[in-house]
Amino acid sequence: MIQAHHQSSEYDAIIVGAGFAGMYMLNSLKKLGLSVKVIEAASDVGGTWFWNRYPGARCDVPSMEYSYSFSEDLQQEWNWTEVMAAQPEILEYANHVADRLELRADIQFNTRVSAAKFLDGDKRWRVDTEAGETYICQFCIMATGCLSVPNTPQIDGAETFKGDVYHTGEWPHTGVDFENISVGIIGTGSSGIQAIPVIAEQAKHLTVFQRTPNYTMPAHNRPLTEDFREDAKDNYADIRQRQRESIAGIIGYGFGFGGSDTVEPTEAILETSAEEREAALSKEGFSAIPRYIDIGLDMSANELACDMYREQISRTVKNPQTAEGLMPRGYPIGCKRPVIDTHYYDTFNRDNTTLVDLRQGGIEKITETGVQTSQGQFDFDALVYATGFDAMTGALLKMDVRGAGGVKLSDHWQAGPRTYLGLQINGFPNMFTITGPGSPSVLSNMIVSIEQHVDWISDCIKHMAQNSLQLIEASAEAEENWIAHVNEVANGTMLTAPSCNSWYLGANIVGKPRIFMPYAGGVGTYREYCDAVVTNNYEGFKLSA
Ligand code: NA7
Repeated sequence: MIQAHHQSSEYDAIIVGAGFAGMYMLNSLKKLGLSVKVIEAASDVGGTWFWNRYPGARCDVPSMEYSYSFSEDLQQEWNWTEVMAAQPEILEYANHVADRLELRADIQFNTRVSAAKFLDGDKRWRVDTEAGETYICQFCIMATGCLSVPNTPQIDGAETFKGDVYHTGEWPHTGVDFENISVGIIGTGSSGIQAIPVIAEQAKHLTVFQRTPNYTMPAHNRPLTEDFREDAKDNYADIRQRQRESIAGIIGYGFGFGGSDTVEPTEAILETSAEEREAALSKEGFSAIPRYIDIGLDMSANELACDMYREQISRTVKNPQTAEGLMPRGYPIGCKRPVIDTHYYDTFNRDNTTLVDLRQGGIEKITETGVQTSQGQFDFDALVYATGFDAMTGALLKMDVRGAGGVKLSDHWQAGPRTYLGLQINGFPNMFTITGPGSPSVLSNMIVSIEQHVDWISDCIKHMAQNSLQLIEASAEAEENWIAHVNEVANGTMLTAPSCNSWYLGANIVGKPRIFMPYAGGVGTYREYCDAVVTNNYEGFKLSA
């Protein structure tokens, strides 16, 4: 065990954030015997699942796999009720973990970190909170989440709107009753696509403002049976191992590809005839599309899949003009974050739901009563922004983070995020970023990636203590090489197609550098890199006494 250092506001480690990353990091470092404090802006644990309480909020990774694997007791005792869990159940799980592992005593809630600065002389970090407290620590661990800074676009006149305004990523904890109210919603990413069917059922009328139609697949969500749960629990050792070795940290145990009952993709769409594609579509609808293995690899294969997709929209949505308005065009399937839905397209067959396809004329301004577009004015009582997040770098850059020599993180990242393995940044010794840019993070099951990073960081800190080492820092060369590799892996894929404007590329935030931020090489391969770095005596890191 490591000798803990803890004098009033001095800790071995400060962790920023008490979502799934911060909670597990806390548990791991406590087990090592370190003095640790977690600082969390929210009033309780859960991160993403604490804030995103909008109607329909749900995880799109099977619940048996979207859960911690580090504790056999935890994974055996918790009973998920659905294939893909809804937000309240995931938040309940986070609370259960916090109770079970007695984490809350070391978490300071309702506190936002404003700055983190490396003190060159002391070789310690100084962490400041908005409330004016200061903490000193050896290790500063950012568990600040990849999608934790909501993006509200600057639209002229926004402040003049007289009704209630909500953002999906900051939903009121008391819930919102939309009954007898007309609602306008801006945005059709995962959050909008999950919320729209549920709000449409509650509200008097729903107007959907869509800038870019998305490709979304049916979730096929359903309750889990006791038999299934027991079977998965019996096989957890194998399931977890396969998750860790997989591309996205998801194996779809028992459900097949994409959570549907279809099997792993094996067929090449380029080798199918029009009749075969028609037969697949008639039998399986949208779910026929993920069966093709080449649509992520070849643009002409992708275009065939897009044609099938649009055809299925025209079969699902009754009004031909609305169907046309919902059809994605001009960018490939697989360039943006995959979305899965429950009755999304059916919602546009309801009398109380109107689509405003902003490709036919964009938003000019927000008025006292609604949204004015070049197609006309649309009035409603309440406005919902489902406009996403300043992803991956937003939370880190919102704080004043300064490394050795007072170098600002915002300067180091001026042309886009630069890290070594998404774990560390050159010039920022002893600071770690859990699921930081340059790691698989948002391209994977976040919990698998979180556990891998937390285990790596804990082992590193243990290694340092055992060898009387005080500092670890990624070298400039290792960072340079890693970023080149991250780009090389993503280039030429659908993810970086010139027609793609995704938040992976920072394209949703005005002025953000267009850089592909996560690592697209898969969690299995990435883990091998990280393990090899350790085996090679922390290759690419400078360790010093
Ligand atoms: P996303 O996926 O970033 O979606 C945001 C949506 O908001 C998207 O449809 C945007 O259109 C739209 N948007 C953003 N700004 C505007 C303006 N100014 N006018 C009109 N429409 C706008 O965020 P989500 O919250 O849905 O999902 C984020 C992730 O959370 C998700 O991928 C999962 O990983 C969980 P655009 O496509 O940019 O044209």
